[in-house]
Amino acid sequence: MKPSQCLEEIAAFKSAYKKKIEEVSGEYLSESSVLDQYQALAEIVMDKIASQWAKTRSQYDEIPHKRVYLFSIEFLIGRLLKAYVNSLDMEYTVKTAMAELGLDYETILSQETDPGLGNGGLGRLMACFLESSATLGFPFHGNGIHYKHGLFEQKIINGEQVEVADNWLRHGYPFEIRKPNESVVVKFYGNLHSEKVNGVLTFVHENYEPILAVPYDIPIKGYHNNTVNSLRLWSAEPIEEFDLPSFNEGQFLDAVRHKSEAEAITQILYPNDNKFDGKQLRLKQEYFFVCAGLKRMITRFKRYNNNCLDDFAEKICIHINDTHPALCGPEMMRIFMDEEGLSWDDAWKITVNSLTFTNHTVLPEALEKWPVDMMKFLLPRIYMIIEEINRQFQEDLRIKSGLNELQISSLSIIQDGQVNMANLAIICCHSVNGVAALHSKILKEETFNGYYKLFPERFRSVTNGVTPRRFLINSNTGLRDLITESIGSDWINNLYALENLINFKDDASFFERFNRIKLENKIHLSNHIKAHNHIDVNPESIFDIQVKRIHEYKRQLLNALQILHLYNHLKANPDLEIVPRTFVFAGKAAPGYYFAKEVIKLINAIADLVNNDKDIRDQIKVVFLANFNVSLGEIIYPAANISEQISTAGKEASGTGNMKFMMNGAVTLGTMDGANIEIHEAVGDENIITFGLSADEVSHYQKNGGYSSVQIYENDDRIQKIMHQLIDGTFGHLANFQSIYDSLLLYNDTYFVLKDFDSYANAQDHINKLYQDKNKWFEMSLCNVAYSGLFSSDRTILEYQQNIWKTL
Ligand code: NBX
Repeated sequence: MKPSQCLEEIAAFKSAYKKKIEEVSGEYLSESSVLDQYQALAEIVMDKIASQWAKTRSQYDEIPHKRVYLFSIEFLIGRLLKAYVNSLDMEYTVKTAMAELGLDYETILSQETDPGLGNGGLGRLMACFLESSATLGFPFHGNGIHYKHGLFEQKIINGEQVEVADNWLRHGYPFEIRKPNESVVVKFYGNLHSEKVNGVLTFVHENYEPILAVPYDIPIKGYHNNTVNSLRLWSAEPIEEFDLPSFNEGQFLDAVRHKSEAEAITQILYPNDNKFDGKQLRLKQEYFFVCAGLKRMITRFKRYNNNCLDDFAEKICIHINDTHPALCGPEMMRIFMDEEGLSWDDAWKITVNSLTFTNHTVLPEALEKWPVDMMKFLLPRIYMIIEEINRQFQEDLRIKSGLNELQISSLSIIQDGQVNMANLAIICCHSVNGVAALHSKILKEETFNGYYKLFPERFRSVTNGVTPRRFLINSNTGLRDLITESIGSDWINNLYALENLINFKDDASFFERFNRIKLENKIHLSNHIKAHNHIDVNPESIFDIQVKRIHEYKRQLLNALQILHLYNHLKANPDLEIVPRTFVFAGKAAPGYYFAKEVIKLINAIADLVNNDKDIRDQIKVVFLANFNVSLGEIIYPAANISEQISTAGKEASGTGNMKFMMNGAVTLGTMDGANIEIHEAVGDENIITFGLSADEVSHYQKNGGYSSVQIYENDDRIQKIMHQLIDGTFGHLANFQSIYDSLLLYNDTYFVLKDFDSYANAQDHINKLYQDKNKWFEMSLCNVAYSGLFSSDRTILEYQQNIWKTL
């Protein structure tokens, strides 16, 4: 753009913005609040997106590509305003205009709520998939739930997690459009009766409770292109606000009961990550959005395909994200048979040929199993279809597989009075994939081995990825500009081009700028720490960071215990000099997960001890940042030197935080687990620090009844000391970590914390030495950025398109 054009654009933006402020607030700019300023900007941006949105829809209809509909119970989209501005290529115009108007752009952006419509990795991955697909110009739409309350806000009070309800819709949400005329009725409970219609046995659902599903659409804008896809979130509402007959009879409570029962369905996101808790309301949520999403999609498909469903599976792919939407299988069968009049066989063919499934965890406690009685009561017709799918599947095995009855029943969808949702998903989908190489291998060899033997062709692997637009380009502008100045801008749409950065490994001025940018990002995080935790940290220290949900298998405990040991070591050696280290933690614990909450308490207790001990001379600092969410992540990832990815091997399906850190130049300190293995492969042995048991070793111990943690304890003075400190009053007479002590010594340390301790402590020691060689560390950090191309979700989406959805 010519400078004169640029000036014109800025002037035009300023006058449109001033006008918009008046529209939204009825005030002049000078009188407006920051919230008004945010709302005005949001509206301008939405206006721009809306025209592209309509155009994208009509283009997709003109050239009918195969489309993919993604069903996920979580979408952790993060704040959108900055992402929209940048994807519209308006960053310079908006920033300059704001500065000229005397406004602070960052403060305006911070007014946006961060929608917490997901727990962690699974929900955030879906947001990355949406962004990458739009950027690749590919028709891909999400279906999920419009939770009134997203994931709770975490406060830390006296070192403990306190949950506060999230209210992301408090000021309204400018990026969604309610579409009441596309509402759908979802039916729960009731009973079935069968009748013959034209000689065909038909099931009629009676006495059900109807609930209205109302969609809200959020635009998903591609980066620097004209594609705008949709994320559709369904909200539950009563069919009628008010039950008039009850009201007229004076039954006032009954008159509104239906309303609150209906609204309860989409009231709240369940705050468990990687854990199944079989509440009926959750099952209602799962069916609710599956039914609404499918009904709408099938109606639309018929409208554009002469009312004919014949080539549905050639034109549509329905992807189910973990088993939460696995009712897609039986629900499609129900719609095709009961509403569209297809035969079982025809309906089954279309269903299996259009459905694909990704598994995200092998933790047994996360696998969904619904009690048959609950399912039958809530969803009588769906349960009946599941029984029939299962009957036919078993019949088929009897005829074709040569398996005995015991083997056949081990593959049943219904076992011990429960519906096994993973089994249902595998049987209803033509593709099943894991999210990293090791994870997919474990699925084939262990978790789903019986099915793998039956249908080897269904099993695939696609390693996760993250969008570089959110996690590098928009959140680490210093590094972004340095990269573009050094290698040109191709890398933005082809992250593999980052490999060209390797040419700068001996370039002194690049070295200097690269380090300066990291320091600036660390200062930025230090300011956040000071403002929120009132702790002074040294930006020159090593920023060693672990941010993710708090879970035993992720082993924040291992990190915490190592810090306690380091503290002991410094106390015992007062003259010892180490490279100063700032350990940063953040993450939420599920409200009912006692142990995880104890770990948060322990980290904060260690922080108090270490940060306030003069003998330590500020050589180590420990910080627990409250309320980890996407926005906080955007401040944290660019500031890291060390990325802690220390799960018990075999437990973390992939991890995606590891990729976000890597892109920003942090060096991984990790176990050979999930995608760490692929990061290791990409950067080479020199540029990652690995430690600990392998997945095979863990599995071997597990099969042989675990290992003896007591033996390790007895032979290691360091461990004896830290274990005693957990219960001897070190953290004050009220702080006693008996449950942690017991889990490690009495209950044999299920997650191998003590077993990996020595190896982890050595790795930390090694980092202390490595970091002192500034050139060496720069090279390691640069290699991590340079080889992060593989971990772009653009690559992930292309692989799904090629190998799973067959859309290329
Ligand atoms: O999915 C996560 C895995 O733990 C990560 O390793 C992986 O990188 C990520 C994306 O593939 N799984 C996850 O986040 N699961 C859940 O959030 C979850 C939530 C509710 C539930 C079960 C699992 N009932």
